Amino acid sequence: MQELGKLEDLPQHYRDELQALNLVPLWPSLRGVLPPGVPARQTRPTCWAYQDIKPLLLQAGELTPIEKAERRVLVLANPGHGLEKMQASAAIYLGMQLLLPGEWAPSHRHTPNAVRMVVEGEGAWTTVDGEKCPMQRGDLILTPTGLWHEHGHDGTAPVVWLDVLDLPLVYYMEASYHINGDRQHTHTGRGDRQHVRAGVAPTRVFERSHKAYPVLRYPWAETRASLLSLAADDPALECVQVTYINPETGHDAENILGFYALMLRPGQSLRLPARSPAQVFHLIEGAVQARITDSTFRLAEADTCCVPGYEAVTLTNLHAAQPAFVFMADESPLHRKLGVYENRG
Ligand code: GTQ
Repeated sequence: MQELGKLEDLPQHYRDELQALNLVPLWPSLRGVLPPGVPARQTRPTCWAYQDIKPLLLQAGELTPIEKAERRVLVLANPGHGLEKMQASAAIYLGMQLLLPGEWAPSHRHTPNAVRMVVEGEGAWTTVDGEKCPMQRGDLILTPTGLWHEHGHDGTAPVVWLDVLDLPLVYYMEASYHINGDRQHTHTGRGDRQHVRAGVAPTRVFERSHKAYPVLRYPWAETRASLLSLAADDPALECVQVTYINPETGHDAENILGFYALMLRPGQSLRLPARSPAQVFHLIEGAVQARITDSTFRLAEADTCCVPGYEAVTLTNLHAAQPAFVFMADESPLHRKLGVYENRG
């Protein structure tokens, strides 16, 4: 490949003149922004063990009252991006949030989309747009862009969940902001009760649903049962995976990030092809190894890892007799919308 001219090849007076006029020569940086064949990725394969996070999160519970935190979160930051950037990948933010019994994380809304994956504890709830969603282990709860949300806890033991947001992207777009609000009035009616199973959705004879997000809570019991049913229906099916969708549109549950649940059969090894979006794996149940070209992670329950895009990932269920269940998040809705999605096999 042709070697391109360097900045140092240019006379200093010329460089100074350009700089004074806010001008930059492209050619010294051309290969940097358009590298050959594969993008440069700052996202480093990184794993966070829940056994490391939990004691530090509980300490945060003692050190910082909820009033001083609003959201008591330890961010799972990718060192490849610099920890201060608080991003797991180009578009994905991950955080572990702690709420103690009796605490309340006040209502706010913001432009980034969020979801919660409940890791442990009973008795907490998130109210989204007036809908009070109970939080049980493995449940996925959406707080899509612009919707009011607050978290509360009527139980007796700490509750922890994983937050997944598209904050890095929305911040990069200079479109990230929040508005604080008052405690929400809750209403009856819950999307997770209206859209339960069998591929049916409520018939809107009298008025169309005005809700862009008809389902805000995806109970783990239902998702787990779907995976077991999918696996039993087709014993030859290799990728036993479901996508969290908006049941009234059939599209991804949120606009920017995609969310999935995957079951690995006992002892199964599954190679996921190299695709352009970065991915996150969070183990709900079992023991799983995640391997990419230069890294191998062993995930115990509640552990989380992220891998950059353009990497094939091989997931292996380390148990020979029980299935494993993995929650996944990726950037594919974003990549597809932007027309840069690739599957390289
Ligand atoms: O619970 O609303 O991890 O606003 C980061 C920002 C959680 C939340 C985060 C947030 C929240």
